[in-house]
Amino acid sequence: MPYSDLGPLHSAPCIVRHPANPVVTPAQVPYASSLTFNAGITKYQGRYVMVFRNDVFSNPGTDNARFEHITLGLAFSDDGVKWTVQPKPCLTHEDIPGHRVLRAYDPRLTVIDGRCYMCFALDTYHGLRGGIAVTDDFERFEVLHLTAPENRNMVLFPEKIGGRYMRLERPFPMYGRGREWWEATRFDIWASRSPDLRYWGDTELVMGVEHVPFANDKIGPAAPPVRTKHGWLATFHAVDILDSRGKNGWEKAWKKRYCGGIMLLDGENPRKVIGLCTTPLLAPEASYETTGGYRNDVIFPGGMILEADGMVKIYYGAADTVECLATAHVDELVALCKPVDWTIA
Ligand code: BMA
Repeated sequence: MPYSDLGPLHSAPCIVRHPANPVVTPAQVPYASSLTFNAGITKYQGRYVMVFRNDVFSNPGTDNARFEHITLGLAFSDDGVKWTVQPKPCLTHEDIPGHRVLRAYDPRLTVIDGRCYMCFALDTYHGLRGGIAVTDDFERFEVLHLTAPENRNMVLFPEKIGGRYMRLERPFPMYGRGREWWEATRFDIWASRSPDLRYWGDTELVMGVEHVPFANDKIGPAAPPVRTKHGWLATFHAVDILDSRGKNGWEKAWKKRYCGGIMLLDGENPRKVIGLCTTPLLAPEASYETTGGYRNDVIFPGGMILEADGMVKIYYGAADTVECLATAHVDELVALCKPVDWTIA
């Protein structure tokens, strides 16, 4: 039996979903929009900034839904809760150089030395790539780097560590991960380093899917990590598949569940996991996470902001349909991350 049934999963008790959820929906978007989700969020020049994934379908919400295109939308907020979506998208795949680029999506924002960097996923006719761009105004983006296929879910650390920039990422080793068909999508979290954000190397495994009890398929980085006095707090997503799940949302079939997880990485060597919460940080439980969406039972964190009072805002895409916010105190999040009894050699 390739996929074990992990049963019901629950969110950590310290997590509080914001009463204003969902905080961004397609109804707030002044241009074509069917789904607003998987956003990157940061604080930049005195306000909160969100770049969100904006999927457009014809006949959304019906059995005749047909995917049209994706743009990346831009929104600003003074409090991180009430968002104003700007009149036009800030980026589309047509802004990205490269051969037969199809879609840019799942943005992640990190401010480093006063400039805002955006990681994104890029579907191309020749495979999935991760990208890094930089902007100072959310109008012009300079693309600094595109990975070789297959890679995705890249997130940058907000400072140099040991003199190098650093990112977490999730390559897709389709032919190397296992011998059985169901092992082909067992993907893990890796880290790379760079002297200049353009050239990346020193790639090492950080955590394998086998280390996460609430995943039976794959894991990947989520929001860019946040420094605490105990180490780097880092979220990730964890996927379990259950063959008996059928249609679960308005997509034709959806057998996966995505939870948000949390771990603590060593402050000086973030390639080392020093703490892990072995149960979900966020499991799909609220109605906007479990019902009526495009793909129900998906939690996909993409932004984490540590406020001066110790409260952490965690933003996540829910059901691949809307963008949501949950909060917890940083000390409670750190306390969830228990020492691990494994090491990556
Ligand atoms: C992944 C990505 C995400 C999405 C997730 C769940 O493969 O496409 O953008 O949220 O699946 O559908």
